[in-house]
Amino acid sequence: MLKIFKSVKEWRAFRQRDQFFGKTIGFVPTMGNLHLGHRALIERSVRENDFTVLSIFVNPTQFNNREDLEKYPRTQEADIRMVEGVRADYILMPEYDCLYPDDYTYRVQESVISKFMEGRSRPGHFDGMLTVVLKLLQLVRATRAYFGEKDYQQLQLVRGLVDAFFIDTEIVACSTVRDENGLALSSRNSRLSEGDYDKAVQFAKILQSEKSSKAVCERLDEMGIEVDYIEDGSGRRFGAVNVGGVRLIDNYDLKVNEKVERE
Ligand code: PAJ
Repeated sequence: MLKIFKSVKEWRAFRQRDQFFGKTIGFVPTMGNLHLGHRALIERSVRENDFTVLSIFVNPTQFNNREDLEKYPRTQEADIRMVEGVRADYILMPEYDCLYPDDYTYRVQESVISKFMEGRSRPGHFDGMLTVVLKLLQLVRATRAYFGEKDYQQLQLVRGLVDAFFIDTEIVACSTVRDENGLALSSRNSRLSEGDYDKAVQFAKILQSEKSSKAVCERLDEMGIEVDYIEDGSGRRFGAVNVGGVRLIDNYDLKVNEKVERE
């Protein structure tokens, strides 16, 4: 039976129980509004561990834009039903004060990877993300934690975080889940109008199809899609655009295209 914890204190007491001794725990941190991308992470955790813990917390410290935070979709009941359906065991749903007893006077900062791409466009975003992930990893003390490649820079930063602070949780990367038109699933997609949805699909297609990042920029520009950045690095191509006021990010492995071209 799924058990929900709103109190950090209660969860910490529960986590001490003998039932966890010698067992594996999988952890999937989320901000809710769960879709099939999140579900793939949860299902993998359920398959690979004795227990699965999920967190649902819309973390205000990682939003650099107040409107984005206010508009972030909150769908608690549907989320709980989905988690029950995939047989996860526990959900942590703390309030801000519970998770931030210090009111964010203590925070984690990374000074290299976090300065590019998302970090450059969203000042303070990665400080808030790393801080909340550190808090959650300390609370759950999981064997494995599951993160999506959709947010690749986040994944790299979390890997660096566990190495830097000697956290005994293995970070597992999960591939990006896309819809039938190739658009990476995201909680923000629900805010796209029909016309903007088509543009978002074009963004995903063009990002993968053009040879150079410059050509991607030009094609998107021609389509009237506002580009934030298109960059190649670590064998991947990364892109961020603004479609009808909705910020979309995506990335893919450049080697996959090379392989297709050779065949
Ligand atoms: P959120 O956007 O809810 O995403 C939770 C996890 O789901 C992240 O690891 C994200 O990369 C993964 N995810 C989202 N869309 C995906 C998709 N289409 N395919 C595969 N995985 C996908 O990322 C966050 O929340 C927050 O920053 C968080 C880590 C919870 C810290 O607040």
